[in-house]
Amino acid sequence: MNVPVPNNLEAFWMPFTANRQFKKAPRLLASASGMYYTTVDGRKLLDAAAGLWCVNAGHGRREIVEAVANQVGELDYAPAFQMGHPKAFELAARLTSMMPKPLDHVFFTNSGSESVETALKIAAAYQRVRGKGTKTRFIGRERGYHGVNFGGISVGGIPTNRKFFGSLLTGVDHMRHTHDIERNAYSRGQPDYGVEFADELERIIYLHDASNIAAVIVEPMSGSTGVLVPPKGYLERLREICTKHDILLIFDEVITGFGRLGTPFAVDYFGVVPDMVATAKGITNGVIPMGGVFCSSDIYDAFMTGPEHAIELFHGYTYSAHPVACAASLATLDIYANEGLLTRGPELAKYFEDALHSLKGLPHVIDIRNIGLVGAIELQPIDGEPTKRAFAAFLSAYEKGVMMRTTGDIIALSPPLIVSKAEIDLLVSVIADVLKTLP
Ligand code: PXG
Repeated sequence: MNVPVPNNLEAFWMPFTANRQFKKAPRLLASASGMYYTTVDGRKLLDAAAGLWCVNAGHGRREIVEAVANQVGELDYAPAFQMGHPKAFELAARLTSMMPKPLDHVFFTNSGSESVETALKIAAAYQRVRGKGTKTRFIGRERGYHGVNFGGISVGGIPTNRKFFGSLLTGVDHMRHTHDIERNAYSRGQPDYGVEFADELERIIYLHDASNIAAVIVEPMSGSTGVLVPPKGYLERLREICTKHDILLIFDEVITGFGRLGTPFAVDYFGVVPDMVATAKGITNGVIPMGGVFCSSDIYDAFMTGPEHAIELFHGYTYSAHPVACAASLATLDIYANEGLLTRGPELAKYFEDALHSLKGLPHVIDIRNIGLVGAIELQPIDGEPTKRAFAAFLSAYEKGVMMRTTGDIIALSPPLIVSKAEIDLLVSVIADVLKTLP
């Protein structure tokens, strides 16, 4: 294949990238199929990150390609304000049928960040429409990642994502994160210690008073900040506390949704049902941008009052329920269902876990953790130079034919859910080589 190589890398201001370093030694992807990318110089790369945690059914899926191509030809765009198209309703019905009750409604967005903003806005508006307008505050958590818009960085807990951007949203507080390497290093699945971190929510509620708090938002498993698996009993306790104080609980399942934990959603894995679930990424296999916020019928019904001709929620995007995204998502859900990709936990998670934990004892490794088809290897940072060691591991893996993600000094692994045992072995052996040769 003859792929043109851009000769000017300057114009594109790359997101979350060391631009100057990248542009000196670019890593450019030309094509993708199944578990592999191919670079512009023709090298194959095993995709150990599902793109950015989104290509759950693997790359180049013909059914999605065809659905998208047909949709562009048939109905390229349709407004979603005061108009509709059949696939939007079909998709909403399909998606909500995958969720436990009472999560019966879905609001469409175009990204995880927009799903988070949408969930926060619906939470605030819900409290107001049911006559509890003083409930405006949001509680997030340290090390939470909820996208990059103002609401998301405000409830999020990543210092570098917050400190450059002014005063953020007011009325936000944070619980502590659940990472506790001293007590929980090398846990397999959910760690034993830390359920009591949930009790901090009680203290925060006491401080602000429940009458002022709209919602609590957490990732059931924090992905971006290094695969922080919730301690046993922790999410259950958050649910109890929120219910007790009449506070909405929002799960950000942008990463955990669509099979990442070996179950369709984290809601299924943990058996804890929040009031809203924010999703994106795997909803279309990453092919077309899309997100969706699942809401309980209580929330939806609270808005369905007043005169019937009146708009109930003043929120939405030009591309909400975009026909091409809906078509991509329907084709994606078919693949997930036909190939059983959202429930590969019982078959693969244990194998993945054993393979990852075989890296214990290699140089620099201070923790290994896993849940479903996601795993992390935490490295001892180089003294005074945080993130440098993991970034060196990333570059070395790239040279050895694996594309993975690193965050801080943590290697995060989240292969497409079509991964085979042989590919897990390959991945782990490359990482072992990388670790043995790191500075
Ligand atoms: N919530 C969560 C939990 C996420 O992981 C978002 C919201 C925002 O989604 P959008 O579609 O607006 O990017 C995310 C995104 C990484 C990485 O390598 C993670 C994300 C995005 C890019 C890189 O950890 N998560």
